Amino acid sequence: MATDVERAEQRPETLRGATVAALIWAVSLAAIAGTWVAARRWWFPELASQQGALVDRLFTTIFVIIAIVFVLVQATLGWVLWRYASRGAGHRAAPWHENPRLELAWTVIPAVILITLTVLGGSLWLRVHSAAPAGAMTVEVIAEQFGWRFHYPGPDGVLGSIDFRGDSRNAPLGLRADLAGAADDVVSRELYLVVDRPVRLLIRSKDVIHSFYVPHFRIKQDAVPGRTSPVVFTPTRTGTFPIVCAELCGVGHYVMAGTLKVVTADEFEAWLASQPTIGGVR
Ligand SMILES: [Cu+2]
Repeated sequence: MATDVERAEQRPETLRGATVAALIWAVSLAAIAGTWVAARRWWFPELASQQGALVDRLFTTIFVIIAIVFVLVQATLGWVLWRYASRGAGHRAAPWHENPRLELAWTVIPAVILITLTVLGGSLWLRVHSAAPAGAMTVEVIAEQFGWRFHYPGPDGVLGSIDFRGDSRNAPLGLRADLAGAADDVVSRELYLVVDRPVRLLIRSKDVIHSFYVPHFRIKQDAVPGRTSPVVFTPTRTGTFPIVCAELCGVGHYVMAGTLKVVTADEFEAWLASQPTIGGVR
């Protein structure tokens, strides 16, 4: 039996446990409420691509799983502190180990969640990086410090080659009329796409690693020097959307923005026809 003195000594421990538990629950509730308020104001911009819906669904799935785990962990942590800060004077903690059922549970449940998310994420990644559907247009995206250039095939439908070694004032980004298929190509500082028409972007970089990011489309792909990274998607509504660089690429990274215009097929043809070609030919 605990004496009065012992009971008086354990009271501060119990109080401290309850205070910390209440603090953990209060901070967790504030975090949830803060996220709720922030999400209503600063969530993703309005969706403008077909594939983006799948990205949003996967994001929401992951977010909900994380939220459930967060609430369970914080609630349990607080409850343990509340309940076991003190179990009476003279009560010693009894260490134990090897609880196969518990260990199996905390191994198998996260493993199942992670494998499921990997499969869902992997299949979505394959979809965005797979071969383009029939009728898709192809545009080459060239990143350089600090801007974007968009390279369209001309009437011959062939995207001309680029030779970065030949980069000069007269042939920026190595786009030269004498390279195969290049003379009738168009290079623009704005990306024009056709609404509801699938597009395959071939993303390249002239210098360092950049990242082509269109928040409204949920498309983000690194532009890596020496390789071409394709992404496939379909714009679903007309409008003007910002393009940003999502990879710190130098002092001018913050100004590395571009514009994406989604227009109708007729408007696109008219725009392309109005652009000068590399070799000055049509
Ligand atoms: Cu950049």
